Amino acid sequence: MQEFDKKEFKKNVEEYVGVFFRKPIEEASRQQVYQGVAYTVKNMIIDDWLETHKTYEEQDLKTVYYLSMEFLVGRALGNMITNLKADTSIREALEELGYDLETIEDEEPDAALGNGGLGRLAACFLDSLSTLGYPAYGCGIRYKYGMFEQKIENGYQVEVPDNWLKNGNPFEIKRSEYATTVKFGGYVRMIRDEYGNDRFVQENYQSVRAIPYDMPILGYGNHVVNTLRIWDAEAIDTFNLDSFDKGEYEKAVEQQNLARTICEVLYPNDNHIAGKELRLKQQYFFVSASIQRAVAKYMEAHEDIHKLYEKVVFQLNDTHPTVTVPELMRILLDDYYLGWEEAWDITTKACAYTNHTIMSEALEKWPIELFKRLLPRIYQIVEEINRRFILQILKEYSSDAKKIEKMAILYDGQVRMANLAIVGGFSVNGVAKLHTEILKKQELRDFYEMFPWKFNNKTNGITQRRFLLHGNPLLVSWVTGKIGEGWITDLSLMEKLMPYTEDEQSRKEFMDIKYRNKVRLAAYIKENNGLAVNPDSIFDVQVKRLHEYKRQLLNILHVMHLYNKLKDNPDMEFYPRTFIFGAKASAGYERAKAIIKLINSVAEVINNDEAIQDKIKVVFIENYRVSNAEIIFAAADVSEQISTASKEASGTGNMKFMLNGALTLGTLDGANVEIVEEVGEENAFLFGLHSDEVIEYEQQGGYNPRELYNSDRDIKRVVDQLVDGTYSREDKALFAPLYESLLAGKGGEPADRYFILKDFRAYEAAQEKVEKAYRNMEGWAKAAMKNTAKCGKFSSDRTIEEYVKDIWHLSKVQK
Ligand code: NBG
Repeated sequence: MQEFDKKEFKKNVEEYVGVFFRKPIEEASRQQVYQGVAYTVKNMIIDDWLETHKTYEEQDLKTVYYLSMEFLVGRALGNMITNLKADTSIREALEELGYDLETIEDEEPDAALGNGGLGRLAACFLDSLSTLGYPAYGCGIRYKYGMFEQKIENGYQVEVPDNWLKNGNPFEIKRSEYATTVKFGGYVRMIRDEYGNDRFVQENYQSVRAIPYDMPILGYGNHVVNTLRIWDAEAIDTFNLDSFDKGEYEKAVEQQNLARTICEVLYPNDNHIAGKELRLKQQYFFVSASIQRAVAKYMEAHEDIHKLYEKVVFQLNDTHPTVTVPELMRILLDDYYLGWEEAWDITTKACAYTNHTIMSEALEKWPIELFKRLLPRIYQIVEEINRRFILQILKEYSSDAKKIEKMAILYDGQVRMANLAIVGGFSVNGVAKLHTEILKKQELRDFYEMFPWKFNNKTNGITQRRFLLHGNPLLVSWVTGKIGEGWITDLSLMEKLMPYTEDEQSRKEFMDIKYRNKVRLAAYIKENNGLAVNPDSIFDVQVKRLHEYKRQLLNILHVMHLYNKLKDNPDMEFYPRTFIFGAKASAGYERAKAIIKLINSVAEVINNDEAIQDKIKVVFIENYRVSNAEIIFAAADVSEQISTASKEASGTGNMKFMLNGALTLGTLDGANVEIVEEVGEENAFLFGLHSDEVIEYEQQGGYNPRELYNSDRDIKRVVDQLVDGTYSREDKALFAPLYESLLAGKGGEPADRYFILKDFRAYEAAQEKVEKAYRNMEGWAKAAMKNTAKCGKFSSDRTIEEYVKDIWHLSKVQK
């Protein structure tokens, strides 16, 4: 990258606009100017991108392939400008052209190729890998439609397709030269080759062409550019005379359809598996293409396939890419003619698996029938892996029949992907200390007993470059003014802010910034919801995917309770509160959608009740996504992290709030535990059942929500308000499913499965502490600053360094 030349930059933007749109810049639309800027910025990094890859090759560095169905990158332009350290100069250049940078950034659609935390984590990891200078590829799918856009109509969620590519994607480069073929279906035939060896060939299959699109992932100020490689499918041209002659018209059409559907859309499920055939196709499609290409690339520069694992490591982001294990085996066996033991040795040294949940509905299992029909050769290999593994189990635990039932890969007509991922790799990690302990002691206990050395913890992290540097400019200049800019690449330096917590002036400055960020969010809310909220009120925020275990229902029931109290006792002491929600529910998740409707209905009633004098406001932010998240985190006072203990593997929103100086109100779940360890219990608000208590109830029973309901008048009152028309005059049955989920359960599912009523009073008490604490502004300011100061551990840079040291064993590029 050369020195930034403003004149040159402006000229380039004008030229792009001219070439693409045949217009002088004065006549171009904002979107057209955005495109011009985006191409210009891409141009600024192209040389570094090439150079980085050349250097990797020269230094023959080991590469991690981070395989993930999801990369929730959000917008790229602002992030690239930040990482180029060209913020100020590009801002000035644009101003001279008559635009401000934010307006231009707003023209970019979010690349929403992910659902929630799991996808965003993958994006943060890529940012850290580049910034730290480690060779890495993100491998995923170029969904034509990403996470749906959420509209709220009459309080209901409506899903609108996210056509993010409609204006093209300036940052991607199509790499047709790396296209590969991926095969589905057909059957496997054994043939004897000329040397008398048995070989397996797949016949009568359908195939698609996998075409990679590369997106640059820029490190911060270091000229390192890694690649996010997302695959698109194209039909193989079968409409040639040959196939018509053979009467294969139908097959040709089928192949075209397969290619069209495979990358069409991201499944909008978070912590839940749809189990659809197309999903398995997506998984195999991107895995096969990525692994084939990775092996080919390795062989371009090395002779010995046996040493593949010295230069290549595959990290499986949850079980979704688990077919990596049998696919790599297939390549080694069928294409490189290795024997089983050799192939297995390489594979198990090259694959590592991250577990992201203990929720049973998210545990991937495929019906054998489907798996075998779609991936006949892969299935054969899985069968053999399973057969050998069972022999191993028998050898170690001959007398214990239960072990096979629990650990087999193929069991009860199903392929159990987690078991395959554990057996087929050298590392299994959870994403927070508590989560990893639960895996070892509960969910994966048998595997932990058999392979204790594989298990390790990697507490999640987030990139401060997006969630502070880009998202919160006011706080950035304050922090940098106090401690310099080292924190941008070493978040532990935030600790240096600690002395300022004792300084009154600094506390005032800090809270003033929070206030101005609240004003910014209030303006966003005014514009998007048409609702005025008071920046002097406590901004109490819960933004994350909607899921029963995350307990947005607990939050809104408590709001209903507060409102009851205020109505009963209008003169009670009450500090004004703005309860802010943002959440997408997956399209088929009825209860989650009912909770969204409930939040909006409660908002409607409370926000319009003049009697309570604006003491409570309830806001549902439509279409919560990476780009508006940055604004929301910056403005939060209270961070709601109230999942049922044991259910949230880590959480990463909790870290983004902390970084921006919000106090956690939460259960001892996931990474909350470690956040509180860092910041101190006195600077957070903890409540509720502990994970071992929850697990005990789940296993032994003994919790009866109806008893609680009958014995606690306030609880009974809010629960009844779900069905007495208070919030659904038009249709009293509207929230009956929520009422029943709390008191009756359904189809074998226990009532109040997520212990909402059980934790209600504890939550209320914690909320009272919040109010009390907020009244002491000095104390609050101190605590908020401490949250920012103590967030160092939660940088994804730290997480990546741990993956590198314990799992990947990469070396930094030498420049
Ligand atoms: C999610 C967990 C979160 C965690 C992210 C990233 C899945 C399957 N898991 O708690 O629910 O923070 O993964 O690790 O989406």
